[in-house]
This record gives sequence, structure tokens and C-alpha cells, in this order.
Amino acid sequence: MPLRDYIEKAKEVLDKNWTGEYTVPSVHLYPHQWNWDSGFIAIGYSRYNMERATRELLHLFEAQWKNGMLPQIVFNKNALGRYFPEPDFWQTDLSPNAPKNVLTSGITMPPIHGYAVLKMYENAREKDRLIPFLKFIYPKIIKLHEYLYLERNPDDNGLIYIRHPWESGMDNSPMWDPVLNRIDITKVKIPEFERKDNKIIDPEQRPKDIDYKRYIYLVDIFRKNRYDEKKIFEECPFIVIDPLFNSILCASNEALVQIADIIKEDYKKPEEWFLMTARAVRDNLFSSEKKIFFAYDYIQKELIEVETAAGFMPLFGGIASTQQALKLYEHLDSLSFCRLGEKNCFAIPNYDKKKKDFSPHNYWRGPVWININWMLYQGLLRYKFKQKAEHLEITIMELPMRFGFYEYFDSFTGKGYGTKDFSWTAALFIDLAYDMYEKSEKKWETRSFGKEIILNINGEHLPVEDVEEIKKDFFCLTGKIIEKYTRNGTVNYDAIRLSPEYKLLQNTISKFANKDILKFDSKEEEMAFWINLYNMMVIDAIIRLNIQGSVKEIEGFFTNIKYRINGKDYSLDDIREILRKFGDKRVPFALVKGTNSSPPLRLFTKKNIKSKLNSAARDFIRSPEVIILPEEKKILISELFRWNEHYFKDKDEIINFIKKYVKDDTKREFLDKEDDIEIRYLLYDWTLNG
Ligand code: 9WN
Repeated sequence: MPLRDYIEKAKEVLDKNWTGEYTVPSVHLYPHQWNWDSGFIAIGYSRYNMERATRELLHLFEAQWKNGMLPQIVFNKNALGRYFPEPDFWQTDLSPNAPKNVLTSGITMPPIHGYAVLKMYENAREKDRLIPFLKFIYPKIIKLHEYLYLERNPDDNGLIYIRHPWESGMDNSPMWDPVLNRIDITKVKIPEFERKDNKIIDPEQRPKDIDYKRYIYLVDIFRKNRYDEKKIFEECPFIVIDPLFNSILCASNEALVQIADIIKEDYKKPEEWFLMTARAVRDNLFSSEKKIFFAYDYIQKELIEVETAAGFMPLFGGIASTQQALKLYEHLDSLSFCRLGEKNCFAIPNYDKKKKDFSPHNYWRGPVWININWMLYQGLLRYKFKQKAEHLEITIMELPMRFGFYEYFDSFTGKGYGTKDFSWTAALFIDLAYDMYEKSEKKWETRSFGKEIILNINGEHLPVEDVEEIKKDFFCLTGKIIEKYTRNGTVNYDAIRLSPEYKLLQNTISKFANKDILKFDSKEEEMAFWINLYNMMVIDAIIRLNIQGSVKEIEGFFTNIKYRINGKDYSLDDIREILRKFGDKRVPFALVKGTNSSPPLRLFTKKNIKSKLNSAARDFIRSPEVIILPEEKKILISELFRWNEHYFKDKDEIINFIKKYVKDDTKREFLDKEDDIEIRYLLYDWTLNG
């Protein structure tokens, strides 16, 4: 499995950053434990080392404050002096709530932990063994959320505020500019301080000094008020409702409901929290005109109309209504962020690319971040935007494979920036790579019928008046089924089963069984017919044989299940043979096998066949089934190419074919010029696309 080498590299990053108790985000730049980083890291670990995953979160929660706040940083006493600001600056011992024997900062971060714990449970092979951990951690996460709903919920409507840009996790996001700019650094007193970060990383890639002055000014307010939330609320000029923070909170509330169910706790609280925050975000932060969620400036009492990736996060939180989700999608899939098939664009940059102050390399002001894209990927899957989700999936995998496990990446070239060997980049890569790997390795229990099954056997007895009419019906019903019951590559088999169109289609296909009944008026019509018939036969067989997990459940799915057409019996493999005679390399990408690795269903007609074959091939080449790694001189491709050796006899044929559909300049140039490209095969995911 070609991904294995990269999984090993990612694990090496985490090993290097593992301290024995928890994982630092990066040894050089961030030598302590960070709050939301640990959530993402635990998700990665849970794929292969559950012990580390649990220890990661247990260590973090040991630092929980008495009032429930979970600090942004838990400091390593043995690594002090390399980061700023550290405990001497925070002086959290001024607060009666700070823990006694642990050194922490005095702010929090997006509460990803409930969500992370549920993911850990889902990934656990021995689920029962995780129950004691769930029971131990659940009340602690509840306590954290309680703190947010009690102390950070000024209008009691579930909109939780943050009081420092570091609490958003997107420190110098342009979203915070209007609020921070109101702090006139010439007029306020800012304590002396010395930054460490910009001595380690190119200052061009980090926040500016003026940003730090404001960050520090805010911390000074906190410590002067001894971390008393009420007093801070009165004095702090940065009180902001962040769509990212609130979306993550919703995702965690939702996860807590499920965890409560698993450990038989009452789930009312997290359920109410979820509903309250989701509704408030939906009703207050969405701009229908701008097609995005905005942050809210609580002091000015106005939306901060700055478009960043945070504005799409209600997809992750399950907050967006269907209408809102469609609008978000339009915006996300536009030139402002990254359009499907757009040239040279890597996933979703953190800020609208069209803005004048967009920067492809400065921290949260433009680059691509893996955790943000990973959450957007989950959100797009949730709202069934499969193709776009897959695009993000490839990017999340491809960026570190090509450029290294960096902190963030150039939104145009993919170059890595910030610190290298960054933990959450490695952890979330592992998460996706395992997902791919496990799905393709999955074994299905098989059923065998021991003989041929002819799905349209009763056809010969049906009277046929006008063959042209039946053909027309066939194309029309196929089109309707695709249009009504499939979306973005997923098929609603249950809805098809009950639909009138399916009944009519079965009836129509039965009529084709009669001897020598079908004639085609052109090559195009014949091709379109067989492709559609293949795809409809897969659906028909899945429904009739009640296939739940994968077509692999049925022994001989491609050879023993048949349609009688013109008096002869054809299996799916026989239809592939018929199609071979047309010698068109794009055909394999038009045939849907009822699997996750299959392209989306399309209707082929004699008129549209050329363009539809093109889009089928293009979409496949741009899906996670083809990963091009110029820097590694490698391409990883679907086994589908291997199964179609008659179309793709050698490496050159494969490369020339792929090249036609690649948009990215670097990749095309690589395929064009490099003579020594290594081809490796990705295993096929046979899971049902239902
Ligand atoms: C301040 C650790 C953290 C991330 C944040 C990221 C960056 C810290 C910094 O690094 O912030 O918290 O010093 O810049 O912005 O999201 O958690 O990886």
C-alpha cells in the first residue's frame, strides 16, 4: 500500500513531538501542550495508538481550571524560556481558579474535545476498553462547556464569546482587524515584552509586532483583573462571537449527546446547548447576501463583515440550514476560496483570495491550514457535498506528502510555511490515510447463489409495440433516477426501490429481453445505451439482492448476474467487453460499480456522450483516486487502471491519459517532462455508495 510510507513519516513526526505525557505542536516553535492541538492529535493517535490518544487528553484536562476553563497552553516546566508569553507573564496564580501544581495560560481555545473523544471511540477496535475513559472525561468536558455557557454567554442565548484572538486559534485572522485596530497602541500602556516566535520563523510568516502589542495589552487586562470573567468582560475591548469557536462547540455538544448515550448518562444538557447555540448562530451570524457566516463584535454590536474560512464552519457544527449550506457551498466553491477544477489552488485558503490584503504565506491571513480543511471536509461530507469533500481530502493528503508536514501551506504553490514537523498536520493526515486504507482493506462476508441470476427474465412475454418508444423510455427513466435519487456520487437505493421510475425501468428493461428487438441508429447511441444499462444493472442488482455494505457481498456479482437483451444473456463483465470494441479509454470511468471509488452517475445519450465521457474521466482524475506527487516523482492511482490494461497498456499510456485532465501547472509539467515517474496503485474502496 503506497500510503504506508507516508503514514510512517507522519508517525515519526508525532514520535518526535511526544514528550512521554503529551505531544507538543512542534519541538522548535511550540514546546508546550496546546489545547485544541491536542484534540486533533488525539484523533490521529486513535487510529493506531489509543493509549497515547487518551493520555494526550487526560494530561490536558489535568490542567482544567476550577471554574471549568480549559487553558490554551499547559506549560512544560522543563522547557521554559523558549516561548513567549510563558507563566511569568501570564501570572495565572493571581486567579483563585487556576490549578495549583500546573502552569497554564489564562485563556481557552475552541472546544474540540467532545468531538475528538467521540472520534476516538469510533476508531477504537475494542470499544469496551474505552468506556472507563469516556466515563472519566465526560464530566470534565461537560464542566468545560458549563463554564462557557455560564461565563461567556452574556445574552444567555448560546452565543459564546472569546476575549482574545489566541482563543480563536486563528490569531492574526483578518476577521479580528476591525476590533484590534480600535486599540490605539499609542494611547494605552503596553508592558515590556520580547517575542521569541519571529526569531525562529521568518517574520513574514508570523503576526506583526503591532499585533503582538495588542495581544499583550489584552493579557495585561486579564491579569490586572485576576482572571475574573465579569471584570474582564467590563474592561476588555475584544469581546467577539466567533463562528469557528461556536461551530466547534456545537460539534462537541452533539458528540457529548452520543457519548452520554454510550455511557448511559443523561444527555439533556448537551442537547439543549447544541440546539440553543446552533439556532443563535443560524439566526444571528449568517449573511444571506455574502453567503457566509460572520463574527460578531459584541462591543460595537455589529457583524464583522470579513470573509474567512471560519465563516464556513457551521457546516462542521451541523448548524447551517439546508438553504444556508447551499449558499455556503456556492461561496466556498468560488474563485474567492477554491473552485473545483480551478488552476493551481490548494484546498480552502483561510481568507478570501480576492481581497487586497490576502497573503498566501502569512499565517492566518491566507495560507491553507490542515485542521481547518479537515473540519471543512467533515462538514462537506455531512451536508453531502461529496465531490468537494473529496477535493479537500486529496489536498490534505497531498500537501504533506509533497511538501512535508508543515504548519501551513502556500495557497497557490503548496510550499510549506511556519514550523516543520507540525503535529496536527501529521495527525490529521494519519486520520485520512487510515480511513482510505481501512476501507480498501475491508473484507465482506460473501453470499453465493451458485448459479446465474437473470434480473429481467420475464421480459420475453411482454408485448412490444414500438421499440423506439421503449428505448426512449429507457433513457428517460435512467435520467430521472439519476436526477432524483443520486447526489454527488451517493445513491439513495432505498428511495429508488420505492420509486415509480424504478418500477417502470424494470418493466422497460424486461422488454429488451425479446429476441433481436434492439437496433441502434448510431455508434453513439449504442455506447450510451450499454453504459447506462451497465450502471442501471448495478443499481437494480444492489436493490434486488438487498446488498447493504458492498457489491463484494455477492460472489460473482460481475459475472453471474445478468440481463437478457435481444435474447442473449449479458453479465456486467460481458457489457464491459461489448464496450471495449469502441476503444475509448474514458469508458471505464463512466461505469459505476456501486462503490465509493466510483465516479458520480451520469446519464449518457447519443447527443451528450462525448462531453459526458470527458467529464467522467476528468472528475475521476481529479478525485482522490489519482494522487500526483511531482516532488516525489510519483503518482498513486486507482487499481481501475490495472483492471483496464487493454486500454492502458503501459506507463506512457496512463500518464498521457492523466495529463489531459490535470489543471495544476506544476503537475502537468511534471507529467510532461519527467521520464522516470513511479506508478503505485491505491487499493479500491468497495464500500457501497449508498
Ligand atoms: C498561540 C499551537 C498554536 C495553535 C494556534 C496557532 C498558534 C500560538 C502562537 O500555534 O498560536 O496560541 O504562538 O502563535 O495560531 O492555532 O493552536 O500550534
